[in-house]
Amino acid sequence: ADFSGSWKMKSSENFEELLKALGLNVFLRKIAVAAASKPAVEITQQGESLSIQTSTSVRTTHVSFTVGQSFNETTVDGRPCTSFPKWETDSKITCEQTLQKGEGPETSWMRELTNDGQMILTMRAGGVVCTRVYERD
Ligand code: RET
Ligand code: NA
Repeated sequence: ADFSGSWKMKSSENFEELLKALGLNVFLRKIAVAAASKPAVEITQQGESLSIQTSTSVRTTHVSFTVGQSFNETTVDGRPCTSFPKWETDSKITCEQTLQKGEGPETSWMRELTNDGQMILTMRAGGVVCTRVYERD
């Protein structure tokens, strides 16, 4: 599957609950939730290699990785982690994260392309699952 493109978010469930599970206080959660309601996502993919830039008014992240190879990124609350992305199906990447320092809930993300051309981003922290649906811009 090819995730390449400019994406905009259509819907989001449980993002604030995810931040709460990560231990963020209500003040920072409100700022993050507001900013994360209008992300711009740019993905370029060549074969197994993806580059994903997620921009918001307060925080922009950029990751580049090859599926099947570990890489460094940060958790959604900004803590450095080592990530291991793998193909779950030919249209779904799942990625387990391991914190580089300290303790925290288990975290992971999953990106899936649907048959109708949407992208579903699922993020987990402990038992909390946040689902965000994107469509091409
Ligand atoms: C942190 C730390 C506390 C302060 C703020 C934050 C903002 C996070 C944001 C995350 C956006 C994530 C997206 C994910 C994918 O769709 C780092 C939690 C302000 C804005 C857009
Ligand atoms: Na983990």
